[in-house]
Amino acid sequence: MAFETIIVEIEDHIALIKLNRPDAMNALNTQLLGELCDALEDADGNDKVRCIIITGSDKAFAAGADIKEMSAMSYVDVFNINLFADANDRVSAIRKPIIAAVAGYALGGGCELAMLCDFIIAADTAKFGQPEINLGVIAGLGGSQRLTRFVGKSKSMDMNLTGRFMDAEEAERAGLVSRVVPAKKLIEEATGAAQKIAEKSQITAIAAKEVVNRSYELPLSEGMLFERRVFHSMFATEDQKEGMAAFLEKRAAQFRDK
Ligand code: CO8
Repeated sequence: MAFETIIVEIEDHIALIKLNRPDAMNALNTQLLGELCDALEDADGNDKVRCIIITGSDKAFAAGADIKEMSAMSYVDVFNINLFADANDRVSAIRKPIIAAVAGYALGGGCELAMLCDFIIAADTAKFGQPEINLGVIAGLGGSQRLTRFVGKSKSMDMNLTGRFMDAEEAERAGLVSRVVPAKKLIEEATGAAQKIAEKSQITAIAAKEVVNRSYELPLSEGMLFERRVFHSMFATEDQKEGMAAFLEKRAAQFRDK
């Protein structure tokens, strides 16, 4: 599929999706969001892909929703197109693990897109923020909901109310990102993590993603029940037999996604 606002490379079971609107700091316009969702769905359905990475440029992962595109819209316009609901639903429905590799600005919708991924690896240049308040709007793709779950109410309020940016070190301390690496090592580190995931049984990786994500939706007792049921179901797979046998035989497991 030909894309104009993203670049997709598939190599060694990893789909690397690069947001590519350099003149607009990778602002997320309708075309980019549509192409990104199409590319994610292609990767999800492609047997060769076992893990996905979304990244941007050195300067910006994405500086938010496209302000030029939104500026003239009325309430009725955004209500009728249900602005950003489609992107939220389509990215959330991807079953394969997605890593956000963030350098530079991840602001507004950019920060929200990173949080929609399964985990975030940040370059030491990364800056996260929900500055929508400066534009007379509020977050619209999870900046008030997911961010609060990640970093707690106080820091989320601070970000959403003052519009200040959080650097990579603070983001790691607050639990927004899983690791911080030197900018020049970002893709290498993200690819290394993706490679590790790609080596696992894909059934198990998808199950692990599913159960962690349910923790955001369910009370603890229901979440524990769901986890236990999925854990039990793993014993129906050949990969569970192989994984445990390989451990006991002191050899590397040869998973077959069965
Ligand atoms: N939309 C459109 N264009 C943008 C955006 C944006 N969000 N951000 C930057 N650009 C453009 C600039 O207009 C400029 O274009 P031009 O050269 O044609 O004037 C170009 O990118 C370079 O930007 P700057 O000259 O401003 O570069 P600086 O290095 O001086 O500043 C910043 C970089 C700090 C990133 C600055 O550009 C900035 O503050 N950008 C806006 C950040 C922002 O407010 N983001 C929130 C947007 S609202 C939003 O995201 C709502 C979320 C709802 C859900 C979204 C789902 C996708």
